[in-house]
Amino acid sequence: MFRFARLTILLILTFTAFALPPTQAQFYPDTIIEQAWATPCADDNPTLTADMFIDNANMDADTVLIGVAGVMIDSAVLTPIGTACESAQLVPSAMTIAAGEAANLADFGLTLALIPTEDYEIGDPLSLRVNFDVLDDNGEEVSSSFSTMIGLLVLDEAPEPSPLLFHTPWTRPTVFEPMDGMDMSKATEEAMDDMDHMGMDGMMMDMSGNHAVYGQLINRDEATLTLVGGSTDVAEFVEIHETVIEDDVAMMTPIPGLELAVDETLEMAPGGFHIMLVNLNTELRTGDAIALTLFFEYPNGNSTELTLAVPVYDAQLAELEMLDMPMNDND
Ligand SMILES: [Cu+2]
Repeated sequence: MFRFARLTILLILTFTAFALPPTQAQFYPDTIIEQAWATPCADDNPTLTADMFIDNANMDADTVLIGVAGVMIDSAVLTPIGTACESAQLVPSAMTIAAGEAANLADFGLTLALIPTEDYEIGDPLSLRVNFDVLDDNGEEVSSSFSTMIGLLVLDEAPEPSPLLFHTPWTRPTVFEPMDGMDMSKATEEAMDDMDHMGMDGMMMDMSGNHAVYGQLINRDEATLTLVGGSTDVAEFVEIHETVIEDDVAMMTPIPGLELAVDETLEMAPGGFHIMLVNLNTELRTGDAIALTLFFEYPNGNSTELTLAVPVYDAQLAELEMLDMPMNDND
């Protein structure tokens, strides 16, 4: 009942959110995970091995990778490289990243052995929830353990480091699945229906089948970069939008490009800038992921692109600890 009351409050907030400045939705601001990728062991072996670069930007506390989970995988085991494809051996709490340090799993001689629920091919996206403990000065676990949702692509070789970082990307599910043990009241259902008709980016999916992607886009290159478009298999085309208020009505306006200065972090959040997937052609469920390629231009006319996996979940709900995150922990 308590949780339901909070959901109702959230719906009201969502209605008014367009009048507020965009907020960043994430679980934990001090950890950046990038260059996450997975690769198949062999044609006749369903196991994927995965690596990622984890940057613990918290200058005060060590973090320990304690587990990985996802609705698209049956098991995930942190294991020594070399054992992953044949007989993964769990190495619990083996990866501690000191305050201010950054590392790949491979730097620890480790990899993640993932057994997915279905076959994956090169280019496919998947999503994972990555769980960390935070240690105090004495190396004791403190209460602020945290999770973050990441997307990763199945690739046949490690991704090149990119000057662009899309930190904590997310897109909402199109299918609203009530949490366990929670009955949707009539009022809530009507509220959800109303949201579907509002024509703004903050709803599940509007009547035209458009859907928004959010996150923090960071330009670490030595030149200005302009986001000029994108493409994805799950929608007819991709636009860059800004939600603006005109006469008290929230309207989405397509914009030709979004300029990112050197070292700039661009917030894309409900009620502000977002990447619009126009005419979505599939249902999206919490725990899925989509592959998205973004196109950028340099001032000299050169272009570059960034392909990433965007996890499907509601980061605003998750931030309020209201979403049951994909389980099947394999700590
Ligand atoms: Cu839009």
